[in-house]
Amino acid sequence: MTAFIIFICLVLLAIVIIQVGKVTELASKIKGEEEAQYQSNFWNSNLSLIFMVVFLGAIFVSAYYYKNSMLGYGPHIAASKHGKTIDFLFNVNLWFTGIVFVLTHIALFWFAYKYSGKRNHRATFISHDNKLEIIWTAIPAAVMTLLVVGGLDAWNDIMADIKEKDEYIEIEATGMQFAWLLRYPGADGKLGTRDFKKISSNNPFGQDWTDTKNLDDIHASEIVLPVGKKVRVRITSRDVLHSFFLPHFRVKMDAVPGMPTYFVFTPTTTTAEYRQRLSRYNEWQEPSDPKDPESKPRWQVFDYELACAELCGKGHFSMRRVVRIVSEDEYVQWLKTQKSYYTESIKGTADDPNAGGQVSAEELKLRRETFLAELEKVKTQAADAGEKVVQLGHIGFETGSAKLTTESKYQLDNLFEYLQSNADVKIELGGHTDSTGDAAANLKLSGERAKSVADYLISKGIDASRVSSKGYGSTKPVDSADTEEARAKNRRTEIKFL
Ligand SMILES: [Cu+2]
Repeated sequence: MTAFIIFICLVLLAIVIIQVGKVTELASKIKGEEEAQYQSNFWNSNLSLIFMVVFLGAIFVSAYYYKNSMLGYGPHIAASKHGKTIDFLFNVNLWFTGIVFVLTHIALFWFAYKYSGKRNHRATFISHDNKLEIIWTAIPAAVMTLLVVGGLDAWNDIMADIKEKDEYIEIEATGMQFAWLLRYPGADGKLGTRDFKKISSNNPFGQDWTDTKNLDDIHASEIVLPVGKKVRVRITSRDVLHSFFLPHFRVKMDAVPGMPTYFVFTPTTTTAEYRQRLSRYNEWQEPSDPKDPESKPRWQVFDYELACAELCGKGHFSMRRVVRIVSEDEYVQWLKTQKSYYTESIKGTADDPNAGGQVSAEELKLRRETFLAELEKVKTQAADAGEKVVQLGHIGFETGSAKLTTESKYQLDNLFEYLQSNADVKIELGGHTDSTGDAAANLKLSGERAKSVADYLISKGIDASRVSSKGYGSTKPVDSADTEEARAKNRRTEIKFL
């Protein structure tokens, strides 16, 4: 109904305008065409002058009125290192273009007023003016060169990637319709590899779970960063163009499907400091919920945000994420509360290609520490406390063969490291089997297996005189019970200090 009424109104308005036009035409015919033209010129030139005053006045009044809401002014000075350069450049450009804007608009409307058609006035004919043309070409050219060169210099600085010696945190943001997916590298500080073909509902980044760098990666629901630390954001997209936009940090970079981009920046103001800054301005004292005058003032609920700056579809608005800048301590605390996505959602499920026992970097670290501590303890134990033996609990062989499994290398590398830093240590590697099957074959296999461990160490550079190997077959069981558990215990590889 409302639409219908509006339609009727528009039709009536059109009829009114046509009728007014007809009346004016008729009036001019009565008064004479020329007289009517002069009168119209008079009104138009005067009105354009009034328009100029109102228009320029409104620009300055609105700029002043909104000064504390615009990025770069009032409380909104940049919260990042490079942001200050951008704001400075922006202001330099604003001054130059602002002065030109005001002058040209005054000239435009003043000329329209001053030289409007009047009775007995004739225009002077000027074909061209060399001096004038040189001036209006040279001055803008010089100013433009200055601005562009200055801007290019800043651009190269701001867009530079991490340098080799830099200390930084790398995180990843992937745009999708309609959310930002965020990834942190976990304890190893490295983001694992991805493959778009592996993307599924429970693998949103398409992480490759056979890459150990992926096992400790964290999927975060907000961006939390320590103040004063360099951050490199890897930016990618899963579907259409998005744009990674952190307005308060003057960070903006397109997320392009199939073409990873990045941005390096250093936050300089924590969320708490920014709120304090806002609290000094009247606009930010208003209640945060306009319907509830008792709600907290706006400055108290302020948060930095990550937005999408590319109109990427109908859910574009929902790509907002909160960004928190905190102290180094708070950052470490927050990181501790975050769980690796692999451990939480993939490990042990049907999607886990490591069901065979691939281990996370954290677990490897723990195993290494335990193993080295045990070696040290056994090495230094009293001479009368029995044989100095340590089991290699985390190595394995392929069935019926002396070929080491790939996972064995972690513990063997720890052993190698130990032998390297303890040059006085000589060891014997002993292979043991359970008592099932042919005893002679067991003896042979256990010898080969012990030898392949010794060979691994020698191939890495340990002197062959320090590492010997021996197969014991089933002659030295540690558990004589007739259970699978006992048999598993007996199948082992041991290190004996000599
Ligand atoms: Cu988007």
